[in-house]
Amino acid sequence: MSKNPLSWDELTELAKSQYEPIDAINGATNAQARLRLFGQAESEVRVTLYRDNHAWCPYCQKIWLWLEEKQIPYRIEKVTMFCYGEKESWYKRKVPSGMLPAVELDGRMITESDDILFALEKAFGAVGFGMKDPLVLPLRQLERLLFRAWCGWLCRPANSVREEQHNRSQFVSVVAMVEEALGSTPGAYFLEKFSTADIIFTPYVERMNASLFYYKGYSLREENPRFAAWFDAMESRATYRGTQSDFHTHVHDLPPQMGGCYENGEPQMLIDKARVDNGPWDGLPDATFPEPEHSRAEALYRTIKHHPNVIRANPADDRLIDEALRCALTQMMTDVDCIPPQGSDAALRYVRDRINVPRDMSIYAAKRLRTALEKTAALVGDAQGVPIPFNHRRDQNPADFART
Ligand SMILES: N[C@@H](CCC(=O)N[C@@H](CS)C(=O)NCC(=O)O)C(=O)O
Repeated sequence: MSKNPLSWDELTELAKSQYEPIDAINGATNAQARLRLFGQAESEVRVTLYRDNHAWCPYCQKIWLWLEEKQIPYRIEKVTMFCYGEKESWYKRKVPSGMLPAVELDGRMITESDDILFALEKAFGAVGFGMKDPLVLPLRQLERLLFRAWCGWLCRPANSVREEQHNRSQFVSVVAMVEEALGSTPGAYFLEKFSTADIIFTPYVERMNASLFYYKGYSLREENPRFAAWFDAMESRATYRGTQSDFHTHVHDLPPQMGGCYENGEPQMLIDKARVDNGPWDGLPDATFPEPEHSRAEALYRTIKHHPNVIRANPADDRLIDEALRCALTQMMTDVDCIPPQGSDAALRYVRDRINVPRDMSIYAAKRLRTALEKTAALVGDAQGVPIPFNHRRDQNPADFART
């Protein structure tokens, strides 16, 4: 059985009946908010966080998560990263290097994420154990050691199988140190309670989990029990879930930011890579908490909200992708196939490849949408969309989406 695509009006009615949009200002952590109040008055705001549009910048995630954990009222200003567009001149006047993140605290601009955390702790107190706590200091050093071992393996080409194995074992030996640190306290977090140490590890460990799976066939989360428990504990926090990205987003946002990511070509790597790119996305170790009930409706709501730009940015003819997109959304909501126009397979996969988590929607919503786009595309062919660029991501230039 197949179905005709629902109209945008019908899809909107469906979204309204099934999805209650979150309160971006006072509700759970989310990537869309420009103001966060946590139930407090706007006059209480002392902080502005400058972070990148797409929530790709790891150092920004660190500050973002800290502010969410402490529930400090703040504004958010989004800035373009060099890899996907031109830096705003108003931002360069404030921060001539253009680097992110930056925070304005009581009118004072602060850059460098560690300095930002020092200043925020001074103004508002620490999260659990603070940056200078003797328990946190060695963990901060361990995080940098892990970061360097990760870069050494992922971001430099290995000239031989032996070198590849050496780089891998260097990384794995630092992972063993982190496992030991995680095991030194009874709970799943680094210290006896959630703290700054967990916040500091979060951004890059999330990116390591994604990138090593895809480029090396190594599953950090599945191969290390204490990391697994730590990820699970992090996913129990709505703060973390609001900032959490998925494998697909990270593996394609990292190369231009890191100056390259190198595949090892091993059989497991090839399997993992194909899965992240083409699905099935369900069951990937980028998220293991139970899927929220409303994830399809969230995907529908978010796509409807931005569909004029999604259609405009697509290389295909507007009418073709309009109908094809409605077919995919109809399939997602009804579980009944909806045959899209002939020749729309590449256009649907172009959209599939450019969903960004958490910028556009949360992780399970994106899995649902990617699945529906792929399933619908496969009804008419196996053509792929314009490849995702590797050296830059100007296909994601926010200037092209400025009308939303
Ligand atoms: N040491 C800095 C590093 C910050 C950093 O490297 N930021 C990158 C993004 S992750 C950046 O702003 N690059 C400029 C750009 O991509 O536009 C910190 O801890 O804040």
